[in-house]
Amino acid sequence: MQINEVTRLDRDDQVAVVTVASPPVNALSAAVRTGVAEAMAMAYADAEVQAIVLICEGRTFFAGADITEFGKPVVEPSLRQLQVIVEDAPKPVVAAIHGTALGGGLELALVAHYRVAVPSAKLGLPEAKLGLLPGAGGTQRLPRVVGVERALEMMTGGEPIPAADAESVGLVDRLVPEGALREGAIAFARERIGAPLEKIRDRPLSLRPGQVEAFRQANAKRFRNLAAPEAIIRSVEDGAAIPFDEAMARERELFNELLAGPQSAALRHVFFAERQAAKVDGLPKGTPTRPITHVGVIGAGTMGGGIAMNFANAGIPVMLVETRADALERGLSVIRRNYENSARKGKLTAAQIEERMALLQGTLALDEVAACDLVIEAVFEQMDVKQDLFRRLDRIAKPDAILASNTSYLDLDAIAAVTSRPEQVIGLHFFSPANVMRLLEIVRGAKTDVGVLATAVELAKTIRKVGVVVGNCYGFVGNRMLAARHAQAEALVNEGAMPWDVDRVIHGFGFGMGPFAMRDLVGLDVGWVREKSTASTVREVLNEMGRHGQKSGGGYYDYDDRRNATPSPIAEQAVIDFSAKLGIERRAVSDDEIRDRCILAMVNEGAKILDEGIAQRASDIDTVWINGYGWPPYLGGPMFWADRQGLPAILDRLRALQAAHGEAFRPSPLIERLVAEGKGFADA
Ligand code: 3H9
Repeated sequence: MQINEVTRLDRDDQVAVVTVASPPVNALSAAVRTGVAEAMAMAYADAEVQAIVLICEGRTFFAGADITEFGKPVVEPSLRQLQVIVEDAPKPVVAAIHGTALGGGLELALVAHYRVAVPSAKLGLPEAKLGLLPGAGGTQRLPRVVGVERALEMMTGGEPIPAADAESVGLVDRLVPEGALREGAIAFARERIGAPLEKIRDRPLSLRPGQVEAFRQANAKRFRNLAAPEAIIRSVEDGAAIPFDEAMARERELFNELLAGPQSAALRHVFFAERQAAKVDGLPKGTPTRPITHVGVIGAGTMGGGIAMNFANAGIPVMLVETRADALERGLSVIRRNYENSARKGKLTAAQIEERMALLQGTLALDEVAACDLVIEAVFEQMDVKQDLFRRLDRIAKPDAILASNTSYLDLDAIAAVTSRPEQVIGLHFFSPANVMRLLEIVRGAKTDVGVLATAVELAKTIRKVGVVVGNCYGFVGNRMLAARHAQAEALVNEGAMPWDVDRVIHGFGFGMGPFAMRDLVGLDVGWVREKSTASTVREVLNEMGRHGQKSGGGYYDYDDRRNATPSPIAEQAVIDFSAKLGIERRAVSDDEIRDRCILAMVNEGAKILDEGIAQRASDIDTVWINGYGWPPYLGGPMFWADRQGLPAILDRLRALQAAHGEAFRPSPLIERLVAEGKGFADA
């Protein structure tokens, strides 16, 4: 029987089955809550029904509260009201889980008397990723099932756990075979007819002395500046200290505080921004894509190796091409070592390592990419080198193969122009380490075909990247804005700040690392050519001294054996000497000046990028910076952050900076327009 547009109630003998079908992810919208409440009431009233199964159709069990309803008046029954209805059921209720039981979805399953799942299912409370805490009893019930330690880990980290793990910790009562969830759940429910109706809320919750404090301290770095983890911890402490209903009321208060706060607004923006990025102008849904079953990667260095791993991880065979046997061997052994490191952390089995390595074939012959559907080059970042390679690839690759460049700055159209198939050329800009970083800038050239673009967007999903389509210009979105920040960081150091002052302010802003510490990590000599060095920057001076960063024991900082950094007196002297060489009298530079010059230079460049159509929307720029450059997600990305500051205030500050520090800060015309129209970047 159809209960409402998203809910059905059926009977299988003594077992009632409540089925929800609310695509795409069965979020617990008002319609879903109403439908389930009505179906439950009918099943309770039906004397023939002795047990109830709650199951979803489509790709997943309930993926959580409906995030689009947040901030709007609650339509009853609320999720909590629905939970009371289920928890007080007069007959056993079995939640039947496939896909992902997340957030409110898992919290609803936790008021059922039992949970069964298929092995591919995952269960988790990811609210912290949205800057929230589980607000429908998750902080109270999960620790009562899986224990405090595991629950804190799951809730503060937000990562779902596989069904088999969930079974081993008692979160799932039975695993049933893939594809037989409904039958398995009905059979399980039948076995439980007449069994006592136990509720998770009645189980004990206690803490060992110092247990929570130890967790806090062990994770202090990970939780830095974040509001949600502390709220989660406090809520669990409440659970052990005060009666269940009071702890639930406190949880609700904490949830509402977080929901109204700036971090959750930013993190929800990030969630939707990532999904928006896949919607590309001029690329209608359903645009045919090309099958990519074999990939060629040219260059087995750090970048090429990392790129190749992405495809092997997705089960796609890769032909890895190098020019020298020793380089190829080194590349392949670095890949193996990376996999072995993952295995040590328990993320891979020995068999999986071998499976993946077997997908990676190394060769010294470029001709071997002839059968590949996609060839990605990751060779030296120099136009003539890239053009020469593309000429050869154009001759070798099969006619319909896509040719991609991993260039991070160069003009993609100039690379495409040397081929006979510029419409099949695209930029796939990976970020180092390419097997780890989630961002993929997909550079659309002037002639790139829509089918090729659609294939790249699809491919990003296949290799689990966040793909952002960008236009062709120097540095695209990310590096162009990074260059604007670097220019200011360097100018600040020349004028009077020390590199560690800049790093301290940028770290304090929320980045994991400041620009100079980052350079030390990457290597000051990346892109530096000794023969052409003219000591025209502090970086070049340091390079000429042999200070190439962490790997050489020193750069801007000195490093001990464990790579702990301390400001380097040598670098300090180099900075002072360099200012003198430029004829600059050093002055005191305030933290506010450092922050504003570095961050507003990025925002202003971002505005130009948006105005030029290099990025399609402001949130795409945010997605680039969060996934590729360590912008703190709880600040939503540079454009979101600027909107929150208020564009009029940003414009005023830019004008002041322009007066003091020159044309780099001339406000983008887009900012002027938006301020005049009373709008923000989100409306651009
Ligand atoms: C919560 O539960 C609070 C409670 O503790 C307390 C409440 C009182 N709501 O990701 P996809 C949309 S907080 C609304 O591309 P996938 C998404 O925007 C919630 N919409 O699919 C997209 O729309 P579009 C805790 C949602 O297969 C479409 O569905 N739960 C929601 O790659 C497809 O999404 C979470 O944080 C939602 N909850 O991944 C889980 N979820 O097509 C959030 C998705 O228009 N969701 N949409 O762009 C996910 O992690 C993934 O969506 C999921 C599927 C893994 C489920």
